[in-house]
Amino acid sequence: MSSNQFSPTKEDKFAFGVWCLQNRGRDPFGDQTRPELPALECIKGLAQRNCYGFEFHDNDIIPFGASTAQREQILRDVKKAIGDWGIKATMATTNTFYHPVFKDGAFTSTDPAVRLYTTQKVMRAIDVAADLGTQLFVFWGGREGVEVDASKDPVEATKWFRESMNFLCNYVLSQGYDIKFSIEPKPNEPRGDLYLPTVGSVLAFIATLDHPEMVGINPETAHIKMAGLNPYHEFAQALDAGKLFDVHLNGQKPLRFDQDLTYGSDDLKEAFFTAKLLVDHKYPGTIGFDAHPYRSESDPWDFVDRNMRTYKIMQAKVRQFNENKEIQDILKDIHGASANLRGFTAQFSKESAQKLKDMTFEPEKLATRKLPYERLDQLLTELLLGVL
Ligand code: GCO
Ligand code: MN
Repeated sequence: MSSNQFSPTKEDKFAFGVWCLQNRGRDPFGDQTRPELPALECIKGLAQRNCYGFEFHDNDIIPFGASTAQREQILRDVKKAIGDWGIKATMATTNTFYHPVFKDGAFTSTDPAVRLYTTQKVMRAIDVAADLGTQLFVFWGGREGVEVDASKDPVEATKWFRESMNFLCNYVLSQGYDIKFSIEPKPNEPRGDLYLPTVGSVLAFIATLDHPEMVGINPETAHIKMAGLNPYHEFAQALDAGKLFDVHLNGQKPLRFDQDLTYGSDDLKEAFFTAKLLVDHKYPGTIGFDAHPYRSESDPWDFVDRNMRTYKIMQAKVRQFNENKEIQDILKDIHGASANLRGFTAQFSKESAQKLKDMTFEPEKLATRKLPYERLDQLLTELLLGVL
């Protein structure tokens, strides 16, 4: 493997949040450790590294409270940057969490004025997205939750959330925008408990919307591991439902505060399987990274480079896994069991139900089947360690 084969190209469809690069290294116990980069500098740096796209919140590029004239000038500059530097605005979203007005929720605030203000802010952000040619619009409900369960009924809060989403779907349709929505689940942080904490919750919620076909899921590795769940399985469930509209890859130690580590930096096997899912199922969307450089970094560029490089190395490891004879022989053997019975329940008929009732099985014999999983996992370990 030559080192150059891991250099990013536009075809890789990598994207980073502008906010990831703008991160100043602040945490609840310490002040910033590096300056905030202007959005245009972030976008230019990404383009220079062959990144396909950038993702942004409205306020990553347009300051909160900017005048119409300011906003228009900024949009002209960003459009020029997109054209000059050959990069796309692949995903847009709204900051509905930073300003104190959102302290007890945005779409799920108990105050209808805050809910409407949020909806208005989102409509304006959608207009910006449409103007920049962005086709995917994300909702991360950072303040949609509670610390005090006595304060609101989660059924009522879900109803407010649904009403806003329905209104906004209809807004996009009425404007004729080519935009789809994607909801990003997270179990907690900054709220004690966030609504729509997992992929499964978002899937169930989408099914209750007026335009479920317009809305998908943007799962994030870190959010899934914060809930102690398996990112490979969670991403897979969204994909199986046809709802994996985009992804946020990163790293995270399970059951802790939101660490937003670099992809692959904490758990190589998990990073491998997430890449394997996307490769095996020919995921067509962008590969979005949503993480922060370590607080000790003085600029974001080593961080940007290594996320993309690790992902490309993982893609190569996935190909190696899919071509390795011993691994594939084991898999063929495992999946070749009782081949004559495959697909039996794929279609129901009264006859097939009767036939199944009458079948004879030998559970004791079936239980003696050999499953060489120690060997299989060791082969993967050796592949990842570079000795296979
Ligand atoms: C987080 C989230 C956010 C969202 C972003 C897009 O920090 O928990 O990952 O970064 O992805 O706000 O809506
Ligand atoms: Mn994210």
